[in-house]
Amino acid sequence: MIPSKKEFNKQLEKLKKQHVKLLTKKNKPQKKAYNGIYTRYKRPILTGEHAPLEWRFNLNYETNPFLMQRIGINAAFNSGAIYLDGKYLLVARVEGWDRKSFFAVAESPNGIDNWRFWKRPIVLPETDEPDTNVYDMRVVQHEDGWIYGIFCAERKDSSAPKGDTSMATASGGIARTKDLVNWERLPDFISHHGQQRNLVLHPEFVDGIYAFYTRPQDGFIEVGGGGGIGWALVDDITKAEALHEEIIDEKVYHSIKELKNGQGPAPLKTEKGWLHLAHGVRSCAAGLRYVLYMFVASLEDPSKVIARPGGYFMAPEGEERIGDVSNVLFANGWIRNEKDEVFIYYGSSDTRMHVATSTIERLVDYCLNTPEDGLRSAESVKKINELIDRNKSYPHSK
Ligand code: M1P
Repeated sequence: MIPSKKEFNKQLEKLKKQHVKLLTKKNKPQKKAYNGIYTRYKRPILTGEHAPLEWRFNLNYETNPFLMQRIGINAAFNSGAIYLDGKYLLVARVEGWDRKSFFAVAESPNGIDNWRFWKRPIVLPETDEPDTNVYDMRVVQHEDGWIYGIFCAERKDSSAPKGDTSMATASGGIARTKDLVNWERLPDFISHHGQQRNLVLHPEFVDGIYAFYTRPQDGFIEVGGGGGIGWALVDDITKAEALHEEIIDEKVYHSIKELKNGQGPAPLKTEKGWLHLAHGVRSCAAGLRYVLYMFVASLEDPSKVIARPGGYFMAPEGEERIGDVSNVLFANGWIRNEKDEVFIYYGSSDTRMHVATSTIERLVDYCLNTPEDGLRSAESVKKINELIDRNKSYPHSK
């Protein structure tokens, strides 16, 4: 039986109330897992359910008396981030029921909760070769005055044999804007080292030209003989081409980045060096495990890594472990505000977004004073014993 208009309105009111309740729920710090490095927040900050009702439902009784969801949003994750005019903004990877990702801006007054999507998703212009899927935008405020969106542009591999519906290519897509609403698409990044995902723009000129963090890979999923975080200089961003890619942070046997790794957001400049957040991937019986790690690069030469805290910085915990692609943490956005507080935005299991907070001071201390991975069990034990020995001289240690 077709619902009456009264029933339709009642259901709509209920839906609206539930949605406002979700958007306005306060987020609180997770106190139980203290590490002194960062504080995780309890609730996911952005999910598919945060998408405005207008994106999903036809709200007209005449044409949708059952108040059916016409378009479904599956997830909101892997978001770029920018602090603009005192506003905390995420450029989220929103994925529909149809598996296509697109970008949409969400705004919060405090960087923690009350995230609301802007009215419409971003209309991203295409190149002559239309993208099948776009995702994982790094939002970079460059010193040239533009805000760049650097993302993965995925297309079906034209060399795929007939009947192979899975072979794909990943390229570095580049677009720029002044307001996050109107975007100019530039040609895709040209790499001579295979496919590219996790392409990121360095926020400053280096010797007067643009610099990119790259991730050369042999195939769509496997990095193969390639991999590692690369560094490439580019004269003209409107025709970005990497003539040379130098690996500055390689994948390493029996580490958190054994299989592959990739740059996270653009690095943050501090007095001690450029702070980097990245993801490392290893393979195990349960599949791939994605964790976050940090490193520091030199101010004089940003292609030179000067500190490598060992192991992971953050790994999937609790409900973060489960989602469409389980056991994944992925970060492509962070914000530093005028108080040098740092908001680390990370996606869990390709499903939802979270926040953890820290400060520049704490992150620098973490990076410079965490022992490097010795790459052998005996080295790990040695480091624990050294710490125990040092602790003996302190009054609280018995
Ligand atoms: O599914 C996990 C992640 O896989 C890819 O990352 P990478 O290229 O490093 O393997 C991306 O598709 C990323 O969006 C996703 O979270």
